[in-house]
Amino acid sequence: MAETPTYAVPFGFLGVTRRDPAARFVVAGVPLDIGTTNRSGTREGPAAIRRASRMLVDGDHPQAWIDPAALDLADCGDLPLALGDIPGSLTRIESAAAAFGHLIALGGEHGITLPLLRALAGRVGEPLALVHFDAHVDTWPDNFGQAFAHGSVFYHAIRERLVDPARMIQVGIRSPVQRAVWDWTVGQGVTILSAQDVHATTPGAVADQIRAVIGDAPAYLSFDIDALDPAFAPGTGTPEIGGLASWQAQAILRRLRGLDFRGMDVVEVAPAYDTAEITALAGATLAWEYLALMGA
Ligand SMILES: [Mn+2]
Repeated sequence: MAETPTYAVPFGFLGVTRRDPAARFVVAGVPLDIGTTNRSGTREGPAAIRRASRMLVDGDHPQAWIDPAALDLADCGDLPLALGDIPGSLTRIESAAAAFGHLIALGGEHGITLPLLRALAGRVGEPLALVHFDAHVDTWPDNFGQAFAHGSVFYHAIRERLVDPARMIQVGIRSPVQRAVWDWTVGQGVTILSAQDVHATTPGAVADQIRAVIGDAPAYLSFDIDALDPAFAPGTGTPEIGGLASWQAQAILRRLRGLDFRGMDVVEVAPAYDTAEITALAGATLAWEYLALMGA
């Protein structure tokens, strides 16, 4: 056991002090929040997730039996943004992300996923399969007239062929949504599992559905923390009741071993609305679960 108590671990994700962008897995914060449509504040997400992640460094993952912090892992700090400028920020995020191999991004709002997918799909050379946990479909053509706000990420990702909608599954969906937006999403071929669908079955059955959609394609995991119920993740900008319990998300993720994930993000952690760091801890733990999957 390490000699440093968890509360005194350095502030990098999982206490990692290495900042080498050539590491096999690179963590980076993306503190963008100017495209949020309701409460702001996810710019503070990366720091809160890093801080909460220090709880996770005092042992191995109790199923994968590896210590994710001991992987070939670096934390390269936060990516550069253009103050007050959504398109300018997306351009900077994309060019910064292109320098990394396997990126684990800490948001920030969900708008960061679009430039991350542009960078990754460009490198992979084909549209990606996508596992998307969220309360919201995020396929609105615009949000209040803004084309690149956080609710339009996957509208653009589908239209730009960054993701293959036939290999895209959304899990935990439950927000109010215009019927036309829902129909467009399903019409593109996206599989939607509502939060009620998840509650009505088992994590194993959900994981089987995810596997059936993703297959062996190169895949990306995007986890909006508002997929979790506000009881488990109050610290977020657009909470919706009826969501997943944190154990459900964990149980589903642990059953996704073997999928060909090439990167992930956890987004929409807004610490100002958090209570006792539970949302930040959930975000940190989901990224830790992902690393355990990758390293096992
Ligand atoms: Mn959401």
